[in-house]
Amino acid sequence: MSYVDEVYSMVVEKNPAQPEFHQAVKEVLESLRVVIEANEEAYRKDALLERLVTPERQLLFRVPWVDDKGQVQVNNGFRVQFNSAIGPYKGGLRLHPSVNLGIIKFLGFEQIFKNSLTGLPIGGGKGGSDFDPKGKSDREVMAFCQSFMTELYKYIGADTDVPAGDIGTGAREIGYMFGQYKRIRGLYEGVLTGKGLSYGGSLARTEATGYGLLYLVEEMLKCNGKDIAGKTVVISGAGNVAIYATQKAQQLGAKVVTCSDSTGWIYDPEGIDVALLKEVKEVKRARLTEYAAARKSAEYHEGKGVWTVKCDIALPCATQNELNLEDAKALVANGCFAVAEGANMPTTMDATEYFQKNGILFCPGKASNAGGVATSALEMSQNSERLSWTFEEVDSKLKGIMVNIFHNLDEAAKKYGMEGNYVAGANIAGFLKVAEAMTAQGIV
Ligand code: NDP
Ligand code: 2IT
Repeated sequence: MSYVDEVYSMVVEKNPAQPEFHQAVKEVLESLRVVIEANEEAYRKDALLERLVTPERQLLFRVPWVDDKGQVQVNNGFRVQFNSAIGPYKGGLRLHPSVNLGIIKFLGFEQIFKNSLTGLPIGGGKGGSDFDPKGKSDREVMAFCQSFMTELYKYIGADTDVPAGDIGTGAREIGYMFGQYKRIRGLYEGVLTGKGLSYGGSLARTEATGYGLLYLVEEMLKCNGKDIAGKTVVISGAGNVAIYATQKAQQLGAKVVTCSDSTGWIYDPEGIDVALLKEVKEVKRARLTEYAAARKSAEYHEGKGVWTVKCDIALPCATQNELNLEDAKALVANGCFAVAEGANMPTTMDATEYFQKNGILFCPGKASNAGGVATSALEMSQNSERLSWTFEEVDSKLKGIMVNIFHNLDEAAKKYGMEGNYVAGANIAGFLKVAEAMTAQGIV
């Protein structure tokens, strides 16, 4: 059996009941096959792949807190410190009832390659909890965040591990966690990113993932002789990534006609009203029915359906495996020619293959959503030098990073004989830097 196949079998056997982790590892290892096989004996002797797929440290802990009725609630807390070869662990905290160890491991594994692609010195990590912030009062969210940090603080720090936001973790949650860390440690340091602007946050971090996604799409289209202006775009999700992806797509002259949440979706043929969407989601924390109620041109549909809408470009920005083979067939049949992932692993493996076989320009999340973590790394730099940069300065650095990422993965794909396969290009380019650093640092 080849080394790649051996390691994949080992991952499945040693990590039972973690299908998302298996999926993320399989996609990366398949892309790396050509690189590994060219140097198989050296990699095998150093057990480089076994070390790559095994987290350096996995923390699992109890998070007890008291709800508004005086009832004690208990959640599971996680932090997976996956790989620190190129920098301190860096990655978000997901708060969603679906969170389990396998989900956090898939996200942490993806983060290693994503962070490497940014060109900045950040290793891979991820964490979170099965706590559901939806429908909780601010006091309940604070109680949870303080309890979570009361355990997590022992393992993180500005130079060791720097968490940030992800699904369910936004500015409110980061604020409560930062306050508790500072109180327990007596240390005012950049231990979290995505902070508020009044206490060390970076301008443009809120917008960064969505804006970065569009900067990458713009460059991918340009290099393939196409232009985003005048195109119809379909976006899923209605959270941080989806909102700012919609805003930047509109600024670039495209028309975004959909958004969605976990209960339903909006079709708005006049184009999504971003100010209204922000009001509904960021301020009121309400459902999309409120968007439809306030806007004449909008249709609200229950359940899932954005991928059935005719478009030129599709940007999945909600969650993993939200775009399956059937959805991919509908998009291709309707004339969609480009797909770029704002979420982490939103496209199933068979759907990705279908896009690639049908000549769709397809960019994987670890490249196209890297603008969020890249700007987090810029927040770390500003915290270290105790200065704040202007919005324009951060935004122009973000744009430069996204353009650079696209060229790196494009070139890696060409170099290994897979021109246009941006999945392989991203995995290979991300891997090579991490592998070199791991090899240089010896068996650790
Ligand atoms: P938010 O919590 O702000 O928004 C998530 C959106 O996706 C909401 O509209 C939510 O709907 C929807 N959603 C979440 N889970 C599901 C589900 N199981 N089924 C259907 N819809 C769902 O999160 P973000 O926008 O920050 O994150 C979105 C994606 O982008 C995630 O995959 C995340 O890992 C990834 N990402 C985020 C980055 C960031 O900087 N925030 C950076 C890079 C990637 P509802 O409110 O109804 O739950
Ligand atoms: O998936 C991701 O890259 C994030 N949720 C952002 C991580 C970060 O550290 O900003």
